[in-house]
Amino acid sequence: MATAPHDFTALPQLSRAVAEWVESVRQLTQPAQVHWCEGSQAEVRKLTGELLASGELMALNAQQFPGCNLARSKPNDVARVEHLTFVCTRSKDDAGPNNNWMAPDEAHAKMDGLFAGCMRGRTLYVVPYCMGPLDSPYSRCGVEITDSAYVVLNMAIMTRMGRPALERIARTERFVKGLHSIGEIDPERRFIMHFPEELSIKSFGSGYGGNALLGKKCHALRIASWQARTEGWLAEHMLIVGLQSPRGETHYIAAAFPSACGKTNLAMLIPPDSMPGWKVFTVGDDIAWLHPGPDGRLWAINPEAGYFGVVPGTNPETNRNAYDMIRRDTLFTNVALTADNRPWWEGLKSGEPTIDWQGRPYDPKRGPAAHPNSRFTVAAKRNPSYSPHSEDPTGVPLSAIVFGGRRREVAPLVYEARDWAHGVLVGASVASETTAAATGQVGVVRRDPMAMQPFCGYNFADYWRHWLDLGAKIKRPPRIFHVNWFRRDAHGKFLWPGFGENLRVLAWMLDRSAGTARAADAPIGWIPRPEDLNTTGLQVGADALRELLSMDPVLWRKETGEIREYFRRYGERLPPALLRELEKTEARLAAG
Ligand code: GTP
Ligand code: SPV
Ligand code: MN
Repeated sequence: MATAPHDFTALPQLSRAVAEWVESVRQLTQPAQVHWCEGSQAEVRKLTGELLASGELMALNAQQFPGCNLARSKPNDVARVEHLTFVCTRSKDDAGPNNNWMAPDEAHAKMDGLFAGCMRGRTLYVVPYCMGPLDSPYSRCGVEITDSAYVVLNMAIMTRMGRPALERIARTERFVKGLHSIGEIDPERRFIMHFPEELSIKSFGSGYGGNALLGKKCHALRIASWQARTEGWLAEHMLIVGLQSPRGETHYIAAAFPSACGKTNLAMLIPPDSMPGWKVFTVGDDIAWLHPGPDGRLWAINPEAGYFGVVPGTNPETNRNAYDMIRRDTLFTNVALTADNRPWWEGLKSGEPTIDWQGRPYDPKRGPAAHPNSRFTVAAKRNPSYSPHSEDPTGVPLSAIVFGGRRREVAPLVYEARDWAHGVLVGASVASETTAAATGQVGVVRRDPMAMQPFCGYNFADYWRHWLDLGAKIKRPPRIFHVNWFRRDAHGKFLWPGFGENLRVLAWMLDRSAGTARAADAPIGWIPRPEDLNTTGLQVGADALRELLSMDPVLWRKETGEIREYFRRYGERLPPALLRELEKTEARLAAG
């Protein structure tokens, strides 16, 4: 049988830098064995088999959900923990008021104390991965060391994991070092520490999502945002979607919404029947790396290869693509079960739960059957609307950037910024209701600039300056918009149907970029009038639509006051240009 010669090189021999680091971690953590991940299907099958045998995974109904398994996390470990997440820079001001900070020496000492001997009796997995297409100049590699096979299985779906990534690392010997142990899964002994100056991460005590899959938020956002500033690009909490109009032109949009505020759903939306001829292609659903291109446009790649998506709310009406996508080869975490062993969640709209996410008989008195932050992990290629351009080494060019939040009031359905600098103000001013994606209270409005509050690896003041500087350098910058799919009426009902109908708003944005759509000049930016949107077949009353497209100057004067107050926290470091944009908006509100 023909085998490529490089296959004979054992993984530990490929990169000296990785091997030396693994050896130092082995000495510190004292595992029973070390497993270097190859990234093959056989390896995934073997690890899955071991977890099924140990009861850490449960196979789901094989007829209806072939290749699907369920994992249950500990009830104290169900979401990101922002209060235990730190950015450890030499200077506290470099981390900024937006981050928890600890001095690097202190953080290393604390973490190494936790890691000492923590893998006794366990397997240490070496997980080499590449964020972005393997042949892209924009991609970046890392190695995660973990003692959780569940984390390995997730990383195998979420990243380009295994031998090819390690080969890429071996060419430069540069990689992000991510050290992870589940420890005892004790919230009292849990920290997620970032050392952007050293390109390293140390995470202890959680096996869940962004706390543990270190390629995702820790590397591709916190560490990458730091690198991006020094190198002249942007690492953002954004989906990337391609929209093909009935004329056959495809344009790409990137959108930043806070956690559990609709990125995955927008990235794979299905056009309503009343908008025939439109096609939607998903490039990414959570993270985008943006680079100024030689043509003066901004180009985007998705560093990930899979989706770690919110399960509740998914059904054939809200998102047929997601519903179909997660019917095979999907890893579910913290969903409920039906009597015939199918996964079940709130908003599924069919079937009945019998076992809740903790494995107990379902009792509605104890709360939802599926955890509100239950997730699916699935390969991006399983998405029926997957864009083959996800593999393009230079990514896709952007026609628009969208910011958004989840707000019952204040923010209209959509408005357009006047120019890039105003758009940076719009992004920096995003506020949104907190969700179950992070531990803590849900439904509280907080500032979440560019949807990056939990993810920016440095001082927001420097980040906004970087946004302003970058925009000034791009000759053909994308237009910037703000959306809010979550406005409610007096009875608490959503005014906008959302999901597929959101395409009407995206189509208006593309027409604005092409110079063919109209809008009204409002103090906060350009707002479409009802007649400026395509409303053919839309089931929204005229009053509701007027309400959705309105801005209340009284509420907005209060809002700008709060934004000013928020910016004050950044002191002298706040870019004056950002404050000038705020002053312009305040002046317009005062005049109007
Ligand atoms: P992260 O993965 O946490 O970053 O979240 P995300 O931004 O990808 O959020 P996602 O698309 O998974 O949506 C989160 C929740 O919002 C789900 O319960 C969805 O059903 C719901 N949702 C998404 N889009 C809409 C919408 O347009 N309208 C309404 N009302 N709900 C939506
Ligand atoms: C988010 O919270 O924004 C997520 C889920 O996408 S996690 O991977 O846990 O960060
Ligand atoms: Mn996210």
